[in-house]
Amino acid sequence: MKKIIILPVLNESETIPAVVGKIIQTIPDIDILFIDDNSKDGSKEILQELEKNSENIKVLHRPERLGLASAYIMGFKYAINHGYEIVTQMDSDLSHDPACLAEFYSKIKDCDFVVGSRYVDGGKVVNWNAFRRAISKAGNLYARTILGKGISDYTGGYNTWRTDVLKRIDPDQLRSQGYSFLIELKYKAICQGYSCIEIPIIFSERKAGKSKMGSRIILEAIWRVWSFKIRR
Ligand SMILES: Nc1nc2c(ncn2[C@@H]2O[C@H](COP(=O)(O)OP(=O)(O)OP(=O)(O)O)[C@@H](O)[C@H]2O)c(=O)[nH]1
Ligand SMILES: [Mg+2]
Repeated sequence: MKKIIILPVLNESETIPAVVGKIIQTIPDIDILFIDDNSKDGSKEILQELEKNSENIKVLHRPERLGLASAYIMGFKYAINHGYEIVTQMDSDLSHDPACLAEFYSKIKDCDFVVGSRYVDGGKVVNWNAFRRAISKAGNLYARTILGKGISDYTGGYNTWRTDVLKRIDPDQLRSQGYSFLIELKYKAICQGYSCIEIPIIFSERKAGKSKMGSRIILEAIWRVWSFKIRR
């Protein structure tokens, strides 16, 4: 099956080469798509160089920071329009271990989407401080309590999809701007009757670069969860 990994990028120059190296080490002939929002830390130039030297790497450049949701929407449309059958979402800061890819690809044979979860047996978070741990746990508890549907890690960004599901959900119909997009996508898929398998992942705190998570993103997620519920 034709597969692609989509990675949004905003100033991740210190980890991009290692992420690409680890992905290729795990799945040598995989296609990789980066969506860069005009990074100013050298990421843009690194990506241009990677794209020049590999047929498997493609970069979509955007003029400014336009949000995680629209970056993924652009990536999903690219995957749909280029005949990819399987799409994986992954962060560019090495928090998601490419070694898990084989497990994602094995499990997607038996379901419509696979969620990488920090909150099932065997899953965990490494090196997060107590505050960050609490925010993530509370965010997931909040989404799970309001939306239900048996997803243990609504806010996680390491997931694999059958492209048909993304096509049916229709990326243009998604409302989120920030990280609530990750919740919206999973909730919509489950509500439309698609099947999900969760696999444990170990999420490691970024060792380089800066977090893009901010209070605006958290506030959006808080009210959006209710809007997803009410819209159903
Ligand atoms: N293109 C694009 N990428 C983004 C944007 N916001 C975040 N990203 C990328 O999305 C991924 C997730 O962002 P992070 O800041 O790592 O979010 P996080 O993992 O929840 O937070 P940390 O634990 O602090 O790393 C990273 O690869 C970012 O570079 C954006 O507005 N546009
Ligand atoms: Mg991160």
